[in-house]
Amino acid sequence: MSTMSSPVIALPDASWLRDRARAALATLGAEPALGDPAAPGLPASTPITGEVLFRVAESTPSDVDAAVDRAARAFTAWRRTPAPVRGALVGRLGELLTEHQDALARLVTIEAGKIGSEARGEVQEMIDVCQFAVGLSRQLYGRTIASERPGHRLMETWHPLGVTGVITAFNFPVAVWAWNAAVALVCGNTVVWKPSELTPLTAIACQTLLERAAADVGAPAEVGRLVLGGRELGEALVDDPRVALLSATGSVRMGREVGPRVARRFGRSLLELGGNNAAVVTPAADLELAVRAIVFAAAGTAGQRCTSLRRLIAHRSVVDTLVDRIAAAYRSLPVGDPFAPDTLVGPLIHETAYRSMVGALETAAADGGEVIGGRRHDSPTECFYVSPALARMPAQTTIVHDETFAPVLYVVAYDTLEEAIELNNAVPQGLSSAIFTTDLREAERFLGPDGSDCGIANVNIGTSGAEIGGAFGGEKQTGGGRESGSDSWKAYMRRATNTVNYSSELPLAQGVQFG
Ligand code: UN1
Repeated sequence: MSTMSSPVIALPDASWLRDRARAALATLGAEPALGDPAAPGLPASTPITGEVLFRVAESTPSDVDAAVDRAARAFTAWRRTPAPVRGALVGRLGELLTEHQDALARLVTIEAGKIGSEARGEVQEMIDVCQFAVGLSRQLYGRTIASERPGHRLMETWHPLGVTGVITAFNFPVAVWAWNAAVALVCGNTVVWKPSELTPLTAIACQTLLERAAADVGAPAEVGRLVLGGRELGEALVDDPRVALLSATGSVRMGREVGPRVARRFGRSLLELGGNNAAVVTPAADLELAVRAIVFAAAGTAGQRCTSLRRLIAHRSVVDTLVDRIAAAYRSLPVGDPFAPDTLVGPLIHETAYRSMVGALETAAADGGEVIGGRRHDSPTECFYVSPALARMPAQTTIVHDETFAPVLYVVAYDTLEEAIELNNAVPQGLSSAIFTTDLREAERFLGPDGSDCGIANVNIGTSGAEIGGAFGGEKQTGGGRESGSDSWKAYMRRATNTVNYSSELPLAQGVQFG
């Protein structure tokens, strides 16, 4: 892997980015105090140039306490508000997001470095989940169960849980909040959000729109609160007994701390942690389709999705062709300014991400891997633009078991489908997986009980880019949580089992006689 060997890439300057950020915030109606980069406060920076654009007010742990207090008070009324009325708030939020999709997407590009289409797609994901949640607000169904006793009705009812703490990561700075907030709010919970400290402006924008939606429908603004800052704010949420559910997206290391700490106070947690996602390509695959899917999944978002493709498990008969085609596609991928219309690969989030990519590729080479691509592009400021890398490995060595949050795709060859599935499942994480095949038997085997052990298993689709309608999350070290669609809402509510005796007798269950 060589450094700084490619031509200097053209980037916008910080003042242009500042103007765009200011304009986007103004369009949305957000008016935060945007301090000078040299002033104190939380830095609002951009990976596009690696510079601090502004400083914004940083919250303290006592602000978290106040935010939870307000959210807890708001909960007492919000839980009594009929669910379809709660749905109206989320419906209005969805309308405002639609109206301001471009402005919000521009902020996502500035803070997370996503290309325009992916940034808009992320906002679309918010709009989609709002629509889903509006429908859900009329479908929070419980069951009625046949009672063994005459004159008795046995049923389950679902009730709001309380304050939901939401901790999100830089790479989906707005969509993951929306997955949680939209569903939590229709379920009757209130929300306190701590976004990544790397993306405060997008969070301020979302909070502004939520408060506008609340004002428009006559809901209390306190149903959604925002705190901005780092780790100690997250810890305050984790340890606060008033936070009934803590939904956290981030690394396995973070989850290892959050899970037990929340459990110690008997709180609930919903964890969406690391992935180490693989695609199996069999001899029966449509290779053309597979290559397109693999390139988007591995190189899209500069490999910075939790669902990004990190491992390619290719049948020995197709591995050479695949590597050649992917390498060729990688060579032609435009890397650079995410605002430039042709760019497909934007910047890495920061230097640490770049260093971990360099380290992973060095280890892969030391393990006998052949590294193709992965060079850093020369840029005028301290930012990190890389070409995606392939690493052909002799086996799934230790480094392949780690998640490196950068565009590194390890390639291993297999001989039997059995072996491919074993390789797929051999890592500690269990988020997403895919098989490329036109053979029904292979596909069904991969989706079956002894197939992929991941929360997401796809056929002829990459590992990333899930729709909001399905439940999103994964097994093993990915944390086991499910967010967004399907019946994920159940994690945000408490279930009560109710037995109603409408007879004038008192029969005991299990035929017990007592006096
Ligand atoms: C994440 O990277 O944390 O499936 C979420 C996807 C997106 C969500 C990714 N819908 O890639």
